[in-house]
Formats: sequence, C-alpha cells, structure tokens
Amino acid sequence: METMEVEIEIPRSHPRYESLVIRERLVRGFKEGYVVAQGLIAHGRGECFDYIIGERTIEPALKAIEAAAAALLLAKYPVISVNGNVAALVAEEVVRLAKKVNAKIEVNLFYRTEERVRRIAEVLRGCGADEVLGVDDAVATIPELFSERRRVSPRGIYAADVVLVALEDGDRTEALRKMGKTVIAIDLNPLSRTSLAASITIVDNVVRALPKISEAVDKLRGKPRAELEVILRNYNNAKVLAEVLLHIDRRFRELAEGVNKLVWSAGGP
Ligand code: PTJ
Repeated sequence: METMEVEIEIPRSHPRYESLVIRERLVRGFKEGYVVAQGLIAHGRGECFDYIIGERTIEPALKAIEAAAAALLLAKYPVISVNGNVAALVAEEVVRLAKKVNAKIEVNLFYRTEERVRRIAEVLRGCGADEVLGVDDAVATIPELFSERRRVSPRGIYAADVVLVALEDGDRTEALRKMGKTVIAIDLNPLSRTSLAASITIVDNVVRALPKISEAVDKLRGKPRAELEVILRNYNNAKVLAEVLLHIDRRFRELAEGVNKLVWSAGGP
C-alpha cells in the first residue's frame, strides 16, 4: 500500500488523501514552531471554501492567474510575501516562482516573533532561496497599519510595485493598495476583505494556484509588453469575484438537484 510518511499513515487510496496530506504539512509546521495555531484555524476556513468551489481551479481563478502572471512579468520590483501557512504548504513553489519572475521573497507575519521569522527563512533557504528579506531588516513601516504586519523590509515589500500575498489580512491589503501597489491575493474566500481589496484575487487553494501562476508565466514570457498590458487593462477583479459567486451558486443548485443520488451512494437516508 502506497502511503505518505506523516504523523499517521494515510493510504493513497483514501478519498480525502490530498486534503489530509495538506493538513499534515501544516501540523508539522505547527510542531516545528513556524505555523501558528491560528493558522490551523484559518486553514479550516479555507478548506470549507475549497469544498464549496469543488476543490479545483475554476475558470474565474484561471483569469486571475493569467492577470497575475502578466502583472509579475511587467513588474519593476515584484515581491512575494510569505507567512507560516505559505511556508508549510508551498515554500518550494514560492522559490521557483520568485526565480522565474526575478521577485524578492520576504517573510511577513501577522503573529510575528523573531523565532518564527528565522525558522520560515530557514525553510525557504532549504528550498533554494538565495535571499530572504524581512528577517533582520524589517525596519520600514507600512503607514496606517498597526499589526505586526506593518514591519517590512525597505528593500522588499516597502519598495515593491507588485506584491503577491496569500492567506493575508484585509488591513494590510488595503494599506498596500493605498501605497499605490498592485496586490495579487490568493484567498479561497471570495468575500474576505483581502479578496475585495486586492487588485487581482485568485480564489483558489494556494497549493494549486502557485504552480499555475508559474505555468502562466512560462506561457506569457516573451510576449510583447503591450500584449501583457492589454491582459491587465481588460482584467476586472470585481467581475471575476462575481463569477466566483455565480460558480458557487450554480454548484449548489446542481448539488441540490443531485442530492438524492449522493445520499443513496453514501448508504441511503
Ligand atoms: O503566519 P502568520 O503569523 O502571518 O499568520 C497567518 C494567518 C493565516 C493565521 C493569518 O494571516 C490569518 O489570521 O489569516 P486570516 O485572516 O484567517 O485569513 C486567511 C484567509 O486565507 C481566509 O480567507 C481563508 O479562507 C484563506 N485560506 C485558508 N487556507 C487557504 C486559504 N486560501 C488559499 N489557500 C489555502 N490553503
């Protein structure tokens, strides 16, 4: 029997295998001290939305992913912001994408402790990051922001024109927008303040979204700047969020129509 080596053995044949493996990665990060307990709760909220959208990258997310890739390729100074959950789930993909678009990587935490910052930087370096900002140099301040997230690197998020964030809080997204930055957010909740405030919101699981942004970058690389600018000009975040909500509406209707069959396939009422 093929299994993933984790705290408990999860057989590959388990119908919720992928989801359980993701949980285990977060639990491991928690035990190693760089994922906070609140991060486990945040993940639960995300799982719920993922279940609702159907645990796949939906069409509106693909539109946002294409726009995100165009924005990263057009950026003068792109930065990818990393927190505990992101480090536990997609550290390798962050490093891969950063190399592709020549972005800086910065650790930025809501529940900031120097120990967590150091550990997350180690995880990123272990995945091949040459430089991790936000460790000893988080000396600049995002104006009008009072959480620990206000502390940023002057060579990183502070100077960036495009910032990619995932599992972010709304306050910082709003503050970064006020500073004139393009914010690309990855958030499974289409109604979170981050999703509403971002320039480009990818409503998808970060584990699916990041590799897909890398793929989109590969596809768009080499296109004339004017073509990338057209992609961005034609992108409308409010419309994309509305499409996500309509997707959820359609999915619920289809599920409601087929619920009898689902109940019987689960053993009957
Ligand atoms: O590591 P720290 O100290 O920076 O803290 C990180 C957390 C996640 C605890 C902090 O940023 C937080 O409290 O976030 P929120 O406000 O709970 O927001 C997290 C958002 O991410 C929610 O809208 C979730 O639905 C969403 N989310 C959770 N898991 C995923 C996700 N979105 C994409 N992929 C996921 N795997």
